[in-house]
Amino acid sequence: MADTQTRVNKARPRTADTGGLRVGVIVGGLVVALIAGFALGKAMDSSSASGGTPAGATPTFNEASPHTHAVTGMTGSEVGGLSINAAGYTLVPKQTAFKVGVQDFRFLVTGPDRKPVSTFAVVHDRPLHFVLARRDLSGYQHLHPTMAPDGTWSVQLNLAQPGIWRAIADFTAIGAAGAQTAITLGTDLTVAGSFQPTAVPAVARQVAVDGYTVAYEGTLQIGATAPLLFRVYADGKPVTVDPYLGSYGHLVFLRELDLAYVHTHPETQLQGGAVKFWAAVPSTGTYRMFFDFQVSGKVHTAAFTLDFGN
Ligand SMILES: [Cu+2]
Repeated sequence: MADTQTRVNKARPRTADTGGLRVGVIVGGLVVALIAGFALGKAMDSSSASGGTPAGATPTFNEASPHTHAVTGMTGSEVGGLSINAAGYTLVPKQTAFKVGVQDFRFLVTGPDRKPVSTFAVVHDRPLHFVLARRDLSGYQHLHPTMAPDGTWSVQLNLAQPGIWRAIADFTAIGAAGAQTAITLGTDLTVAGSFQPTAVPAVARQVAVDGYTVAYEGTLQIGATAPLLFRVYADGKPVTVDPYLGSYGHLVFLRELDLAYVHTHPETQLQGGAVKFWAAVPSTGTYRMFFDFQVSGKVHTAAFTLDFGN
């Protein structure tokens, strides 16, 4: 597994997404999902570390490629967010020590030339997606920092509890030749104070959030994509979710112990009122799965615990 993890963690360059590609992929979405799922299964099963895209696998089936997932309505099981550096890009926090409370966090992304990057591809309506969670998986936030012209990003973080928090920046860099590379970088932030770890909630298929009940169907598997259907209810009646940042929902998995990050997007159409993802988990272990959805202009996050043993 170590070889596979090392190999799949590499962000691979991919070609710029075009409108033509988008249309083509949507038309062939299910076929692509099936082919790519098969290719991923083969890649995950393989014990040889080739260091490149396996023959027959599509480079768009890369967990570091959230834009691609949105287009195809599927996901891989590759993880990101474990390193401050990938593919020549480095996350440079301006400050990592904080007190409890809401505070401004500033950071840069530097490129292969070591200079701050100030041009990013817009993916899901934003040039950069930012996820924050304490290392015990409590306090999850999905935020969208703003960038100054010099490339300095700033975002207000609600660091409500002492402890070590994980900050994950998910973006798509534009290389010199216009090639786009999806990258997810992470850093720890410390919040001073007496740390009281919180146990993750029990495994559940249905949770309550902000007056809604959110339930999912489907059985996740390790290393092979499977369909997951999310439904939202209010007072026992189904609620239709609105598109949010270019899709009907966003699904983030964080793995307990290392906070490995997987970000997936659903199919472009609701399926019988449900938000349908193709998702996989990368390994055994315990995960928190965060489903962002929007109803009546407000974004909510339903969080589920998943247990895949050891
Ligand atoms: Cu986002």
